[in-house]
Amino acid sequence: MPEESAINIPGAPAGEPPAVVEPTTPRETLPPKPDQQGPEAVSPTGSPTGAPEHSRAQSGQYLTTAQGLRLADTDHSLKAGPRGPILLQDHHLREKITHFDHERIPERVVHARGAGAHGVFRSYGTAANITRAGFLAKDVETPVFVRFSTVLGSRGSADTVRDTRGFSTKFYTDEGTYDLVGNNIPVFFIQDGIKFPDIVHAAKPHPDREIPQAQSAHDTFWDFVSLHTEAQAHTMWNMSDRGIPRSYRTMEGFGVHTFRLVDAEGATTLVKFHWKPKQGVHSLVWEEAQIINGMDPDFHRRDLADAIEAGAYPEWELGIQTFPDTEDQMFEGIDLLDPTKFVPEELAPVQAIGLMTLNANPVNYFAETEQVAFHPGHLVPGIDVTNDPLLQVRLFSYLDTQISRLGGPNFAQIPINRPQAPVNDMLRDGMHQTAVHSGVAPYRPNSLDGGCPFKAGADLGSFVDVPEAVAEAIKQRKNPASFDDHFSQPRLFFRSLTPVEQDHVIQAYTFELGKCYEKPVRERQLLALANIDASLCAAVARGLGLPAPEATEDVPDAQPSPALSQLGKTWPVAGRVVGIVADGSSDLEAVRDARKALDDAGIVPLVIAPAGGTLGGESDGGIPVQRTYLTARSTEFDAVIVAGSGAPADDAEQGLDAKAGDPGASLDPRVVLLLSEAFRHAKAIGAWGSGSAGVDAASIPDDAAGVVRGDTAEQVVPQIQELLAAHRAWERFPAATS
Ligand code: HDD
Repeated sequence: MPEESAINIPGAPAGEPPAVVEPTTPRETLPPKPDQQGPEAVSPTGSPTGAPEHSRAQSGQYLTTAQGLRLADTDHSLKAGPRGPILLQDHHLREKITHFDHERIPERVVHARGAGAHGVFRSYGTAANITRAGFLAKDVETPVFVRFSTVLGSRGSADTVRDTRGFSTKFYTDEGTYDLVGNNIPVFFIQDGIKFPDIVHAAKPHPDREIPQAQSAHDTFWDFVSLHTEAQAHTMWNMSDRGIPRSYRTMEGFGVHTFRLVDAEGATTLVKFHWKPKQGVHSLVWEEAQIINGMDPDFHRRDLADAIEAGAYPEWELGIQTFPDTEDQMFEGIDLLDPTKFVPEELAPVQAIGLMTLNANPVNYFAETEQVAFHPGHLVPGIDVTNDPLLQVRLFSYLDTQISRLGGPNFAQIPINRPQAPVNDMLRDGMHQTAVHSGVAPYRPNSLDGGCPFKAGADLGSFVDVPEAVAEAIKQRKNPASFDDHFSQPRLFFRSLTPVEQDHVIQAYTFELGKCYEKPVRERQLLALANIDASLCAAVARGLGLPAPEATEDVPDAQPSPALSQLGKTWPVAGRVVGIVADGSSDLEAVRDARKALDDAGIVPLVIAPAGGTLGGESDGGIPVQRTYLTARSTEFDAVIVAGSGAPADDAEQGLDAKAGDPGASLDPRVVLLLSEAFRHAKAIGAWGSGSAGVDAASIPDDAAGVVRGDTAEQVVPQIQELLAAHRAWERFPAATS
């Protein structure tokens, strides 16, 4: 034995390697936020995997490779000398770059842009008499993950485009995962899923230049919907305020199709699912939506995440309309299997069955919101499908798409998709298999693995398909005659709206068709409008400078449904945003009072000042500035209060030009824009002190609806809250008075 235990290498540099220098000092890693954890990691086989309970990609203090090798350097490639070529042997370099090269997965073919949140669903138990679904029994709480989305745009497109919104909910129930994959509009463009590629090809950007992005205002969309008039009902909803929601939090959701609930005895009831937001149903106005697309393309995504982070958890009540499961599956003349039709609430009231609260943001966008995989065929005992031909094709499409999008058939093993019920399938192997399945007999029947797993009957909680009789029929490619009426429901929708909302619909059609180059397309769509409503057709034709055609179809009238209008109700004000323009001339005590009063009501007050920092100095009692004249835009606020002169930044800082009752005071052009936009978009505007002069200088009429002036904050703020409850000062829109 040599004396030295270390191997001696001739010519090797002597001494210790240089110490690793870090630009930051090591500290404890941040613990996961308990309310932001993903669903419990349950192994796909139901047995413990040895994986950490909660999915955190990183752990420990030191950087490693994917194999766990600790690294001393990740900033320099291994080179033949400082100026030499890079060596192929650098495994860390190759692993890092290769992984990066494959970081993107295909985006969803539709609904590519979305935002997600975790939450809980608490059942009221009111549906327990018509369904055996365990998660709908009284007081049961079920974890959920929700993904809201636009339909047409790419993953990086803007949020506030005119479009349908997806509203998908994954219920991680004890009996398996149930997905309710709905939209914010209760009707769909097509009656048979075989046409889905057609509507999507028509609505997506033109294949030659790939424009326009995330828009329906182009020739191919209107070409399709005017030729294919069953799409008119959905299109009408898109052209209404529903196409531009104020927030994901203020959208209704709909399961669209008729589903079937099944009770313990096997008795069935047909139902349509509705999500009713506790925050109210509110929309943007078109100009706002367009401005936001430039100012803050992430507006809806940010709004949802901010609200949840602030603890203002959005809530929706889940409700159902119920219909007897008759042989013809018709209700009041409406074919319940036709997904282009909805049932007015006046004919079948929506009965609440539970409450969903979204209370945690995803920890990692890609892992959760991007990789979540919904499927209308993910059912639980007690909920079954119907023969709606759109739903039937969806039952094929979603599983298929996940295989290409998520790279193989094992996507249910991705943490966000893992059921929270025990899984004991006999699916094996495949791309991205992460389970280590033991045993030798993944087949049934077997005698080698103890005969397991065994089948369960309905009494043991298994899903049993409703034994629905299928009429003796001829195999054919055909719709029932009841699917032929394409115009009575868009007419019913249009006629149920208030004049202001109707005017928005007219403007939307005029805008969209005005963006079409092809005159025959515009003319054909006008013909569809003539069959829906002559006044709508005439107004749009006027805007386009085209003659209004005569109706060609004899369309039955239906009773209007006032429930479809978003106006005339009052809603909670919590979660709304109010901008307070303040500067050197402001009475800081009043600004402080206003902020407190708004905050107490759950409203988010944001102080807008000429420059950032603190109003009134850094000392105690200074008021933090959240927006400057440069970063504020009216579209962020539901109401604006002017508590300072709004004078140009330099003057305002010192409180010059800022005396109350001095209407000649000059106004910063950005404050003029803020106020004139807020005014044009019918938002509540309040002012006191020198703020009144600011409002005057912005040429806002004294007696305009929704403009509140007072001497003090106490006089103004409560009235602003009242106006917010109605969402907008609707009287300000010309149609309200015409
Ligand atoms: Fe769909 C996604 C909603 C008809 C095929 N759809 C998708 C999403 C929603 C809807 C909300 C996004 C899910 C998510 O957030 O990941 N789709 C609907 C509704 C429909 C509808 C309410 C009619 C009532 N869809 C429909 C048809 C087909 C598809 C008829 C095919 C024949 N939908 C898909 C898809 C997507 C999808 C291609 C794209 C990404 C995905 O499934 O997971 O399979």
